[in-house]
Order: sequence, then structure tokens, then C-alpha cells
Amino acid sequence: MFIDQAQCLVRSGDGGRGVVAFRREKYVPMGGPSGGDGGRGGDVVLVGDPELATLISFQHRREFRALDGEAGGNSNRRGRDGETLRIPVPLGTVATDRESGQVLAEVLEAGQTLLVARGGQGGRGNARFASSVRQSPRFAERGEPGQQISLALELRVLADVGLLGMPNAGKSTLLAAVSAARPRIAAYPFSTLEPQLAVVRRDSREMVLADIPGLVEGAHEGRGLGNEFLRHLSRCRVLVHVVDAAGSEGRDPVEDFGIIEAELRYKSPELAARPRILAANKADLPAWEGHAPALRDAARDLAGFVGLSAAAGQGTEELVRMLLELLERQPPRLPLPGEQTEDVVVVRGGGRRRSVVREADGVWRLQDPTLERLSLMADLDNAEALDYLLAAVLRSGVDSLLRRVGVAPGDAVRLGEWTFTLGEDGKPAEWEAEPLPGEDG
Ligand SMILES: Nc1nc2c(ncn2[C@@H]2O[C@H](COP(=O)(O)OP(=O)(O)O)[C@@H](O)[C@H]2O)c(=O)[nH]1
Ligand SMILES: [Mg+2]
Repeated sequence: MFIDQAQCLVRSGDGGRGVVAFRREKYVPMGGPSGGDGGRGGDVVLVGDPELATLISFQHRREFRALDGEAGGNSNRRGRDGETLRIPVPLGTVATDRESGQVLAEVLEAGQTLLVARGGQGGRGNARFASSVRQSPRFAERGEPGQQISLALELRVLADVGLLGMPNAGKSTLLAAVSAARPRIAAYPFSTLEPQLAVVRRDSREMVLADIPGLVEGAHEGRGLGNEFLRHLSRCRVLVHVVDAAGSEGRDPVEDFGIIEAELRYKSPELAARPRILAANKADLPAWEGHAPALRDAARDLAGFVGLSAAAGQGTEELVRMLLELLERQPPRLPLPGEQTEDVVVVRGGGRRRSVVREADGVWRLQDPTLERLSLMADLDNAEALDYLLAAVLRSGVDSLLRRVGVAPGDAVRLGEWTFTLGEDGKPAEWEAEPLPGEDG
């Protein structure tokens, strides 16, 4: 087993803005408000994909951004929602929010989705703010910004395919010939053997190949397969037996094949029953022709036979194709669960309660998810929109909380990007946009 790790940045879409519009009717100078709502920004989700074996694809792409919601339109037309961005991950992937260190969840099933960044709400159009006392609202909301989250992904990986064969059969050469990438982190705890791993990617499918050292020199004399080697191999779903089919150094390929097969049956009947393919290597050498028919015959009980040259890269694609097909017919890869699993999906910012804190500069900050969102979506340039926001804060009954924690009249209180001053009556009075850092005022 090795641990594969990756990082990526995901950003959900912003909500579209609501618009200010009024109906135009014949003979009516100004009709009722008809500005539509903005669409929701797209979510970002991780999706369990059983065809993936590793996180290797994240080496090529590290940033993912979902589409924004569309702005609303006239005649109460609602803007289109941003599409959900689906990021395929292998089963068993554990996602962690890097900022908080919180484990978001683990994707364990095919098709299972894990919401990692929620799309922003669409802003409401002016039609939604109409009431008996405010018949022609001239303001609308901005869309809620999307969330940006830096994710750490982690996956425990088992090799799908194990290579075995005599020393110098060409296993290392074969591994290098078929691999698309080498996993960066290869950690085999409690093991003295360091398998070589390679990831093979074809279309959307992946498999992991392992070349496990373990056939000591002298394997030809039957000194053979160590227990640790066999334990590694037993976790592979499919095996490839590589033979030097040119009989280099005066060896007899059929005999080499027979020695290893007999060892396998003797040491582990369970492993001997594992589906495997005989790869008759070194087909570029003339001597190969003479040995191939007998090898093909010796392999008749196996799942397949392929002649190839690992060094020349001939026949290796045929082997890859056979392996992918063979794997497809095996029981599915079972996810290896991570250690710190939580099955609760937590998206940052959700479910927080209302609170008032004193910030480093002595100014109070009111934290309230609903009010913060309203303030974030308020149109900065519109006095009517601010009146609406003020009214919402008053309605929320937050003034008693402010009094309780000791906020005095005249004190400034922050809410989102805004600052208001508490009036003499203990109610929020004046609004002011919080100056951006670096700006004067
Ligand atoms: N001619 C030829 N030589 C090969 C081929 N594959 C591997 N070799 C050579 O065989 C030797 C042993 O290969 P290696 O991959 O290290 O074998 P391993 O011990 O099974 O990992 C090296 O000198 C390779 O260059 C091949 O397809 N054709
Ligand atoms: Mg080798």
C-alpha cells in the first residue's frame, strides 16, 4: 500500500446579481417592479469514480472553478444557475480543508458526491422587495460570492497488478515502458521491500502496477519467493508473469516459467489461482521465435499470453489492453478507508450561530450567517438597499444581544464589509462601508 497525496484549489460560482427593472405598459408611465433574481452559482463536488486508481490526474490540473450564476433579467426572468462542477476522484479519497485542517469526508462509493464548495445564492431582483409601503423598490441584491477552498486529498492505494518473474526477465523495463507516471509518495510501512510502482492511464481508466523485489539471486536454484514478497503480491487482483523468452544467458524460458509457477503453487495456492498473464519478453531477439510456441503452450491455463519487447515498446499496449479487460472482470477495487473518517459533510461557513466578538483593534464584530450574507449581497451604491439592510438588522432582534455583551451607544460594530454605529436608543443607526485596507478614510 502506498499513500497518494494531492492538493487543489476549488472555487464555487458566484451567484448572479438581481436586477432593477420596471414593467413597461401602454398608457402606464411606470409599471410595477419586474427585475428578476440572479441564478445560483455552481457547486463544486467530488464524485467517486471506480475507474480511477490514484490522484495522479491532480498533477496536471490543480484549479477548479464552477460557473457563476447568470444575472436576472427583465419581466421577472430568473438568471440561469451555474452548472455544478464535478471532479472525479478514486474511491477512498479523503478530502481535508487545508485551512481548518478539518476532514470534510471520504468518498467511498461509485457516483457518491461530496460537496466541497457551495455556489453563491443568486441576488434577489427588485420585484422581490416590493411591499405595500415600498411599491417601487429601486434596488436589487448582488449575488453571493462563491467559496474558495484549498483541498488536500489523500488516498491509500493498493496495486492492481503485480509483476513476477526471474531476475533479468525485464520487469523493471516493462514497468517503465507502460507507465504514464510514477506516484510521488511510495510508503510501505513495516516493509523492507520497496516495490516500484507505476500508474497506467488509458482514456479514463487507471491501474497501478507493482514490481516487488523479492526474487533473490539464486531464484533459479529455487531459493525463491519470500513471505513478504508473497504478502505484497496477494493484494494485487491480477498478476503478470514476465519471462525472458529469448533465453538469454543460456536459460530455458519454459523451465524458468515452470520454476516460478511451481513455487507459487507450493507457497500459496490462493495466489496460484489469481488470474495472470504470461508476458513473453524480449521478442526483439531472434531466439524468441524458437521458444515462443512452447511458452504459449505452457500458458494455456492462464488468463492470457502475449509476446512483447519491453525494451522496444512492442506489444506492450496489447498487454495493457488485456490487463484492463481482465481487471474489469474482477471484483471491484475496494476502497481502503482512511484513518480519520467522518461521515458528516461540513462545508465551511454553514451552521454557525450568532455571536459578537471584539476584534484586535477594539471594534466589535457581529457574526450572524444570515445578516452577513444580506450585507454581502447589499448593493453598495444604493441608499435604499442600505435602508433595507438596516431594517433587516433591526428586525433580527440583534440589539438586545449587543447590549448584553456591553456594546454602548456610539460604538462601532462591523457586519460583513459594513460598519454601523449603535444609536442612543441602542439600535443600529448609521451605516458606513468599511474602508478597504490601504484606502484612505
Ligand atoms: N533485448 C531486450 N532486452 C531487454 C528487454 N527487456 C529488458 N531487457 C534487458 O534485460 C535486462 C534485465 O532487465 P530488467 O528490466 O532489469 O529485468 P528485471 O530484473 O526483471 O527487472 C536489462 O539489461 C534490460 O535492458 C527486451 O525487450 N529486449
Ligand atoms: Mg528489476
